[in-house]
Amino acid sequence: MGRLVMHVDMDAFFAAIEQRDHEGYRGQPVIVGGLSGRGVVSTCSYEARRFGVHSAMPMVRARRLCPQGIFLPGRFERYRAVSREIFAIFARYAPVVEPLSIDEAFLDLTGMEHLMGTPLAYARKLKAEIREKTGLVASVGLAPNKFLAKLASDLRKPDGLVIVTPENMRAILDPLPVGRIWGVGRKTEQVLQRLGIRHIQELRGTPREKLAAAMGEHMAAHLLALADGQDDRPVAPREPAKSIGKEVTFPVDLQSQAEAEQVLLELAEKVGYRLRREGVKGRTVQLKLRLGNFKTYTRSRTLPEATCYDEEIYHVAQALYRSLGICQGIRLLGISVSSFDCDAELSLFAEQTQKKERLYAAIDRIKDKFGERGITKAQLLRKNK
Ligand code: TTP
Ligand code: MG
Repeated sequence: MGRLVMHVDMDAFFAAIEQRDHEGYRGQPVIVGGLSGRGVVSTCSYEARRFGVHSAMPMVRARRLCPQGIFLPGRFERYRAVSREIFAIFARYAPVVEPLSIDEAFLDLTGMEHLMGTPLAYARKLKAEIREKTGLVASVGLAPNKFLAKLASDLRKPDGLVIVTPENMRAILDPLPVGRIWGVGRKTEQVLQRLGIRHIQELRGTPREKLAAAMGEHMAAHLLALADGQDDRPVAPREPAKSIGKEVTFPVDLQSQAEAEQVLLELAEKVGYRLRREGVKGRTVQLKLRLGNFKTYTRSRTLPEATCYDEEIYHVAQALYRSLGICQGIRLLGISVSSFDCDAELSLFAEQTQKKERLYAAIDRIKDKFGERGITKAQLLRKNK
C-alpha cells in the first residue's frame, strides 16, 4: 500500500505571530531577528519579502532594502508556546507526527483514507483549524512521500495547498532547480552545476556513473531516486528532548574548588540560556563530575518549582558539588536539567517571576546578538544590585 504524507509549514512564522499579536503590524513589512550590527534576519513577513528581505540575511542589509520596515528582536518563548499549540493540533490529525522544526512537521496519513474523506478536504480542515485556533496561516503539501510532501508545501506559499500525485509528479518536479531538492545544499548544487545539471529534469536524465564519479555512489543513487520522485524514508516521530545539559572535559584536570565553581557557573548560564530558548523549565538539576581516573559521580536534586534561570541552576549545582567534597583531579563537569514542567508558562503570572522573565529576556537578547559570551553572570550580578 502506498504512503500518504502531509507536510505542514507555517507561513512567516515568527513574523506572523507578531502581526497577529499587534494590530498595527498587520499588512506591514515586519522583520524579526538580531538587531545589532552583526545580527541576521530570522524571518520576515511576506510584505517585507517584496523588498528582497529574507531569512539569514544580515540585518544591516535588510534595513537598507526596507528602511520603512518594523524591526523586532523576537520573543522566543512566545513562538515556542504557539508551536506547542500547533503541534497539539497536528497530533489530533495523524497518529504519527515527525517534527522538523519549530513550525513544520510531517504527518503520516497512510491508512487513514477511510477516515478523512478526501485528502484535499482533510488538508483544508487542518488549515482551517489552525487558522481558527491560532489566527495563523499554514501551507500544506500532500504526497506519496516525505520529499514530495515537503516540496509541495513550499510551492504555493503563503496559504498554499498542493497535492502531488503519480500523475502530476513529473510536471511539478521537472522545471524546478536542483537546489529545491531537500538536502541539496550550495555545495552539491555547485557540483551538479559543473556537470551542467540545473533542473530536476536534467538530473533525472543523467547517467548514474557520471553522477557517482562526481559525488560518490551513495549520493548519486539518493539524488536520482529523489529526481524520480522516489523516497522511502518513513515518517518517524521524534521524542522531544527530555533533558537539556552541557558538560566540559578539561585538557588538564582542575585542582581547586574555585576553578570548579567558576566552570559550574558558566555551565549553568549555558544550560539556562538553552532552556529559555526552548521555552521549557525543569525541576531536576543534575551534576556530573568525573575524576582523572574516570571515576564518575552524578548527583541530582529536584526543586519544588521548575526553573530555567542561571542562578537557580547554579546554586543547586554548587550545593551538589560541595556535597561531594571533591576539589582535586576533576576531569569533567556537567550540568543538566530535566523533569520539564509542561505548565511552566502558568507561573509567568507570579510577579516575582515576571521580573525575572524581563531581566532574562534582556540578557538573552544580548546573547542572541553577541553570542553567549556577550554577557556573563558577573555582569548580571552587578546589574542586579
Ligand atoms: P521557516 O519555516 O523556514 O520560515 P517562515 O515560517 O518564517 O516562513 P515561510 O515558511 O513562510 O517561508 O522557519 C520557521 C521559523 O524559524 C521562522 O519564522 C524563524 C525561524 N528561522 C530562523 O530563526 N532563522 C532562519 O534562518 C530560518 C530559515 C528560520
Ligand atoms: Mg515556515
